[in-house]
Amino acid sequence: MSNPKVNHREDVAGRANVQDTPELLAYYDQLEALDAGALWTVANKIEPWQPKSASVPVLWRYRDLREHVLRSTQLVTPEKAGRRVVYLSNPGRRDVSAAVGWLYSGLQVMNPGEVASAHAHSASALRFIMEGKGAYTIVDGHKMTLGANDFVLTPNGTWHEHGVSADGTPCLWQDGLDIPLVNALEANFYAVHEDKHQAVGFPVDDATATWGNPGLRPSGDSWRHPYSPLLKYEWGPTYEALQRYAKVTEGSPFDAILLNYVNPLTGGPVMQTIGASMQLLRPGEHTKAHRHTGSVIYQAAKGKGYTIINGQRFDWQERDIFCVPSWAWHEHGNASDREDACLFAFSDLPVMNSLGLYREEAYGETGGQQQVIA
Ligand code: 1HN
Repeated sequence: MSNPKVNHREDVAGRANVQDTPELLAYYDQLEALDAGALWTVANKIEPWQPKSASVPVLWRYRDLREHVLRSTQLVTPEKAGRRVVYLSNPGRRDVSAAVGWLYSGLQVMNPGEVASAHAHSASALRFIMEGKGAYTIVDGHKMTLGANDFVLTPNGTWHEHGVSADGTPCLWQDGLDIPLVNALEANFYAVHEDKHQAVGFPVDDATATWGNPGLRPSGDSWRHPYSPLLKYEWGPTYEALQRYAKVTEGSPFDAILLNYVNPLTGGPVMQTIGASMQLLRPGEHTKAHRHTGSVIYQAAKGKGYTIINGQRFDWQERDIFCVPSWAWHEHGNASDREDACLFAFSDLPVMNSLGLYREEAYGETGGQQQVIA
């Protein structure tokens, strides 16, 4: 916490620059006793020239975390823990349990035959499957089977529960939620399902069969929710789409070949507060640096590479997770000259866009690459 008594002065026309005097200090004390304050003592701090993220760039290596996540299965049951998760804690955001900015993320594990009870909350969530067979998620009665690199939505207000079938293997996945944001907005509700579990009310994987047909939409559909009806996005068609698109485009200098996961009804983000994408870096590709508002959490879904964030290089391999804070310079590289590399990402960009807060800037005149700080 910064000291409230510090006077944040700047010697720039138009900015607050009032020197403390004994008289003013006494005046500030009098205001404070009335739960008030002089704006010029804090104006420069609360109106930074540009976003100042409290988050720091972090790389969470899967090879370091995986055994600890698996060990949690010997320490707590899903019944006792609610959700058995090791969460990712950004050193700059420990007070709000965020992985970066206003986003939460964690690694959840379930063994074959385990189920986690059904609940609902105002936070929106997604999960990205890292390993294992037999995982499923049920969202408002729609059961979805899940494999590695599939991603599934559990939007704001939906009843959701997870499990792994008895003939499956231990499953690990990454959760992503907007909990810190919803808590900051003081709008979070939570409810446990009265039966602890919900009935499956539709044929298994019906959302994919109904809404997952490219360019085709069911006649007379009646989806009335503000989130995507296609609750699951499978890896197979996603990777195929990236490869197909890569054949006909140069891609973006900053993002290479990037496809956003969208709500097929609107073409917009999958949920109101969280967006997601999958990006392909061609063999040897190294993008130019840019920065934008909005926080992003990446998981390496395929291959090996590196990301330079504000001059700091992070080398990642498959299943590693890293974050890029808002307004931080970043560029991505594929470390292989033969294999492609894919990055799954989720972000609060829908919030930035819908509130008119999105801004983007190229590094250098047209987008250069950063000097790496040793
Ligand atoms: C939650 O509902 C899940 O549904 C995972 O698996 C992590 C962290 C905080 C609050 C709710 C889940 C969560 C969560």
